[in-house]
Amino acid sequence: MVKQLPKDFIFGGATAAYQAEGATQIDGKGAVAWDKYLADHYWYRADPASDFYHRYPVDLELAEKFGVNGIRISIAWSRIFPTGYGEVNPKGVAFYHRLFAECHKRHVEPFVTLHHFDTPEALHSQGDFLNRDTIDHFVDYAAFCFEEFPEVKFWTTFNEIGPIGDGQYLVGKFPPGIQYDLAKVFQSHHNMMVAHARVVKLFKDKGYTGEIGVVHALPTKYPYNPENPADVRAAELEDIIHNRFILDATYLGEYSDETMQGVNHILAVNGGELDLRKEDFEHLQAAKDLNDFLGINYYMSDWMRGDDVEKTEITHNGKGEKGGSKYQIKGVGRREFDVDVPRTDWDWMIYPQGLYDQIMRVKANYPNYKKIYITENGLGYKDEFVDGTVYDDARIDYVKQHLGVIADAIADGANVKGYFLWSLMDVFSWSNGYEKRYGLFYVDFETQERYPKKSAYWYKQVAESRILE
Ligand code: BGP
Repeated sequence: MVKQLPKDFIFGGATAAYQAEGATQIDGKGAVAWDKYLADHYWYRADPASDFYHRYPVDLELAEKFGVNGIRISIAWSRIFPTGYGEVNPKGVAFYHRLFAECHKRHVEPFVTLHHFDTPEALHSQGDFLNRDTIDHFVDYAAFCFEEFPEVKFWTTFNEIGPIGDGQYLVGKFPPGIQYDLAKVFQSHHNMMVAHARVVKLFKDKGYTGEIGVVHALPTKYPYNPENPADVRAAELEDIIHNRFILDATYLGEYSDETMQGVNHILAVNGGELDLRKEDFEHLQAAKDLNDFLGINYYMSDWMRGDDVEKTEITHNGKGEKGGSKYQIKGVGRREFDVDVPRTDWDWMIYPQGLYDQIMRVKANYPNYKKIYITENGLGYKDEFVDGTVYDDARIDYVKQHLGVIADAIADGANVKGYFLWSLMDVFSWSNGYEKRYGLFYVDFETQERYPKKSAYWYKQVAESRILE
């Protein structure tokens, strides 16, 4: 069946400062927690990454050539404020002016994220967003960027508040590497949402031109057996942890009774208390109708079993050894991987219908959402480089299916305005290294040469025709 995407639909590519730029030690950049954490715990480093700090003109030239008319870029907070606040680093500021100018020269609209997993080390070591001082510093940093970079028209406060809390305090694969602390997960979500709300309000109060939103990762949660109430409850509770708590904060300005009932149950079983203050909700309320867009990152769905889980146990499959994942939370349930849908080597369940369901859920439950961009989606794969390219038919198929359900959602009344493939060129993966590739352009990390993959030619043709065969 032929499907069509709208004329003004953005065909973008996504990147993130820390995963793309490299150059972590030069031009006055301050440290981030990942610098030491990778050295202590992982087999790879953030240098050279894709050397985007120097090669961005090449990537933007390729983007233009391959029909890509939007790019997600994040500003490295510690390039602007090396310790998170105080003295500005002029070289960092100059770099982003150059980068945004190059985007415009190439007709590739920059969608700029203020925080993509890389809190400056000086603030991270003081508790990151669990420390409320970080909220104030983030608001000041955002205010500085809005004044300094009027050339940016699309701002995102945070990338993936959900997976940050999950990675830092539940799975423990992100610095500081704490495991199974559900109270910290929710507190981090909450504090970051308050920071988001304050920044959105500031942006609107000051009357800046352009748009502002937030990017949430929204994996869809299904009961393994929809007839089994325990499985249904497990899916609801996982949804609260990863999706609903932050969606409520974004669009309701409060947590619904059902959401809080689920949170309280999880904390009663796992221990811990939350610090939710009256003034926090005033901030959330003031911003809930001001978000210009919601960015949805969608890669996978999960199927939940509500078995009585005695203890929380999570095993992260970081090397792409299929079947190596385990994810179960006490009082919640466990993820079932033996489901009849394809999955990647990293055990990510490929289910395009989950994206459709998630978009429609936002539309139904949060009608003040205004518009949606799919800000990340793509296939992590151990690409094989042959004949100077990669014949990545699996990636083409993945993207085609997801674009297909986006077209369906638009036809069914959802306001989705663009798609950003993760990733524009290959970058490294936070907890999986350089072997897990996603890009349209293959990067030889030794020479830093770029090579368009088969998917790049396919993407160009779809971006130009807007037609999905
Ligand atoms: C999202 C992040 C990206 C990127 C992507 C792929 O969670 O926003 O930065 O890393 O997922 O994930 P991974 O690198 O774990 O495969």
